[in-house]
Amino acid sequence: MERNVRILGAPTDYGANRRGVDMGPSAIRYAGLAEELESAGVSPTDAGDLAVPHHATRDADAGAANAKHVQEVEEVTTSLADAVSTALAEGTTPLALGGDHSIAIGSLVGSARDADIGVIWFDAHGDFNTPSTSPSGNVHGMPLAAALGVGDFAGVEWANAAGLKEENVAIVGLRSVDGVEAEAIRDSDVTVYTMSDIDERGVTEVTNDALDVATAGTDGIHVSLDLDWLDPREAPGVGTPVRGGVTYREAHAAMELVARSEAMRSFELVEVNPILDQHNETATLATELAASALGKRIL
Ligand code: B3U
Ligand code: MN
Ligand code: MN
Repeated sequence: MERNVRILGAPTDYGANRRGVDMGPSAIRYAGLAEELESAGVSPTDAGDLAVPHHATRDADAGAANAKHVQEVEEVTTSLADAVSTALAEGTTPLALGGDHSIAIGSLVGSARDADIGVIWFDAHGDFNTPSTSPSGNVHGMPLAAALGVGDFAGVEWANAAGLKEENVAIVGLRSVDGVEAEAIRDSDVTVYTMSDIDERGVTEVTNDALDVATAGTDGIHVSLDLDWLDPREAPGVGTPVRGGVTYREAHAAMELVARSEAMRSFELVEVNPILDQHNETATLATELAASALGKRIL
């Protein structure tokens, strides 16, 4: 059966330290997302952008308890959660375009509303900080912890609203983690594949293992693709680049395995920052990887 994909723009940078990721959805669309998806044999419909609160000025420290702009993040993630669950209820696959990675809280809450889901988190970072462990206070370093109900987010309700099981969450490509965050990940039941695992075992074996973790006993998986998962040489347009990421070919190989599993029920592309990009290269890469994850074949 042909897959219908619903594109949901979430143009927000309230969770990030560098301005500009709010332009990610436009950049990804201009890079030819719809055409790329058609070439993968799926039918895309663009639902436009979610409303994001706008302030004339921004107080860098606004937000409770070391979670900057947590109210704005909550507003965006709440509407994204509704849009994601509606897309699924209407038989389409939601594809959220960030925006910074805080939007994942909305994708996860929405995707898990009527199903038991697993998660694969392709990222250089663990995104497992909480307001009490975060060195930056930026919520894009916290969405996985938030969605798993780890930490106190100043009473914000989405904490643990997703009902995810740590046993069904896999982080792939980790290479930058803060001290206390590392302890929290180690103490959790989340499975982590670092870049050294990829070096040793290869990206295909690691991705297949991550798929096993995320699909075990679940109804489907959410795939969260932070473009900083790739090496900055391939993906320069991201806010927090970290050397030593996966290559173009490794990234496609992993996405092709995601497609082959047929387990993906929701998807997101985050952290594309057009201000830091070169000729929209990172946005273009995002469209190509989306096509691979949705089944584009060479022959
Ligand atoms: N771990 C750091 C840096 C970071 C996490 N995610 C991104 N950057 N994109 C933090 O601020 O939590
Ligand atoms: Mn991230
Ligand atoms: Mn990251």
